[in-house]
Amino acid sequence: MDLSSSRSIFGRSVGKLAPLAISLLFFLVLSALIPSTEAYDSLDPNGNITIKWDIMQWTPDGYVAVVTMFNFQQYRHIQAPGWTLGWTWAKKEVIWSMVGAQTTEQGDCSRFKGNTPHCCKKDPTVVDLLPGTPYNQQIANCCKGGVINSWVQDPANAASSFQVSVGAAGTTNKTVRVPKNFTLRAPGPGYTCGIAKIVKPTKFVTQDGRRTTQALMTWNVTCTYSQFLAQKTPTCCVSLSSFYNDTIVNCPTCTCGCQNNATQPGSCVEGDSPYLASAVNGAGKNSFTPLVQCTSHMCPIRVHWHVKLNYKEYWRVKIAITNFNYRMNYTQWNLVIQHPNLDNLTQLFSFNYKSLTPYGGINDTAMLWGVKYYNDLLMQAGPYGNVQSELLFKKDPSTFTFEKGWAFPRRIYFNGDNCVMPPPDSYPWLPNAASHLMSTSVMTLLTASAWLLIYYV
Ligand SMILES: *[C@@H]1O[C@H](CO)[C@@H](O)[C@H](O)[C@H]1NC(C)=O
Ligand SMILES: *[C@@H]1O[C@H](CO)[C@@H](O)[C@H](O)[C@H]1NC(C)=O
Ligand SMILES: *[C@@H]1O[C@H](CO)[C@@H](O)[C@H](O)[C@H]1NC(C)=O
Ligand SMILES: *[C@@H]1O[C@H](CO)[C@@H](O)[C@H](O)[C@H]1NC(C)=O
Ligand SMILES: *[C@@H]1O[C@H](CO)[C@@H](O)[C@H](O)[C@H]1NC(C)=O
Ligand SMILES: *[C@@H]1O[C@H](CO)[C@@H](O)[C@H](O)[C@H]1NC(C)=O
Ligand SMILES: *[C@@H]1O[C@H](CO)[C@@H](O)[C@H](O)[C@H]1NC(C)=O
Ligand SMILES: *[C@@H]1O[C@H](CO)[C@@H](O)[C@H](O)[C@H]1NC(C)=O
Ligand SMILES: CC(=O)N[C@H]1CO[C@H](CO)[C@@H](O)[C@@H]1O
Repeated sequence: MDLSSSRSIFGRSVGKLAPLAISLLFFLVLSALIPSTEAYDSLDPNGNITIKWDIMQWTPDGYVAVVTMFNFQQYRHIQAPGWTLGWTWAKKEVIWSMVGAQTTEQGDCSRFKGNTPHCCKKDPTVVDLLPGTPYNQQIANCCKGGVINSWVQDPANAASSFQVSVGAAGTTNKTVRVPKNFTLRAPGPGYTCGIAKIVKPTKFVTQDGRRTTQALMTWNVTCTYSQFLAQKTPTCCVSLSSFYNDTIVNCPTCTCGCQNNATQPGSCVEGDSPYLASAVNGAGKNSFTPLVQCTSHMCPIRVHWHVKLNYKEYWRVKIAITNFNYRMNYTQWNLVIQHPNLDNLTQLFSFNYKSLTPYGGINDTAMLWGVKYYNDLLMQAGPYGNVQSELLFKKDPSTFTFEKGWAFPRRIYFNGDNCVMPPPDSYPWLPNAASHLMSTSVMTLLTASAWLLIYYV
């Protein structure tokens, strides 16, 4: 691009829209700061994973405990390949056996004669068992390959448990020592765990509901997620279009990486390449590293927001999520959207919906996810690699406008990860006054052509 033309665009936008530019700049600076400065998620300030150890039984040289991880995060779930939990023993404890999980390494058990423990490491690393584990090796809430759903989406599957028999440990609540230095990877980095605290013993209600039993001793550990710690490159971007302007604002170029055949051949594959199948099944097949379709943004996930129709009292948005990753079926995907009109969402088609109120009262944030067995699976890249929905909003006359990009979302998360928005000064503009005179049929035509373009771009 030559300098003079870029200057003239800049000059025009500042001249016409100085207040807008300033507010958008403020917004841009703010949103650029958010991911790096906050240690917690402002849309889910109390979100955490709590790990609870319930000692169920003392043994001659230790205890048997049931360890349960509760995912108290509204929308961040743990997907395949699942969680990895680690800790450091306070003394010389060993793990005699486990049910519903296993350690990744046995370690050096040479000091034991006869019975050998399951794990003798000072800092064991535990993973879940896979689905299909024989029943006699299972306990409730185990064996899901480390997958844990989010609290809002599927509370019945928001926990994961295993049982551990610990030896060479204390055998009373006075002599037992709580493990230290808990670490949780889910599956990558991002979680920080606090210290284990002894809490009131958990009470369990028997199946008939007529009696409670209680743990002999309980401790809790709380782990919180920080996008900053996860240090991920973006994995998701947002593109925009509207009925009132035929510009389609694509995801920013190189949002998640750049096509670079020279330094990184095979960083992406063309959708129509004859080598697609061999690339998908080639090296890295089981690594969970994305293999993306070649696009200008190179993101595994794109969310498209199209302002589709304008009625007298309502307006309508179409959302499409496209998967460009050939190596990932996103099970139980979710989307978090922030837009001021979400407090008057009238109807939502073919997705589930829950309003999130991170700041108590202002429900401008909502979580969207797929309908079970219908579109809760976002398939790998290809003809089925997308899901879509439409949202119908009621206009609040005091705030509603199509001007200044108001109709576009303020923030979007896919599976808890921030989706990169295009720069606000590139948003499709409302043409001056012309739109009011535009007939419905022209609008529909524009809408249709915008969608055609989306699919063939
Ligand atoms: C963890 O989340 C639960 C459920 O939202 C909440 O009750 C608890 O206070 C949280 N714990 C911490 C340490 O934030
Ligand atoms: C330990 O057990 C005794 C009774 O056996 C109980 O009184 C005490 O509160 C327990 N202490 C802790 C920390 O659980
Ligand atoms: C805690 O765990 C981390 C990672 O496993 C390790 O780097 C660190 O040294 C451990 N700290 C202590 C005090 O054991
Ligand atoms: C410990 O964790 C359990 C499970 O999340 C929770 O019910 C209990 O309230 C927690 N206890 C404390 C003191 O945080
Ligand atoms: C990268 O390589 C692929 C396949 O080898 C090719 O289709 C694509 O056009 C190349 N991209 C660039 C930017 O050279
Ligand atoms: C995604 O699911 C489809 C259908 O269940 C399956 O054929 C495909 O292999 C899966 N892809 C991946 C990457 O797991
Ligand atoms: C937003 O909150 C208000 C009051 O708290 C409630 O009446 C309204 O139904 C909520 N809107 C949505 C879309 O959940
Ligand atoms: C559509 O929006 C773009 C900004 O993205 C603007 O440059 C263009 O002038 C707008 N089109 C019309 C017809 O106003
Ligand atoms: C037009 C309309 O119904 N506006 C409502 C949108 O929601 C807010 C908060 O719930 C109400 O105050 C408005 O009256």
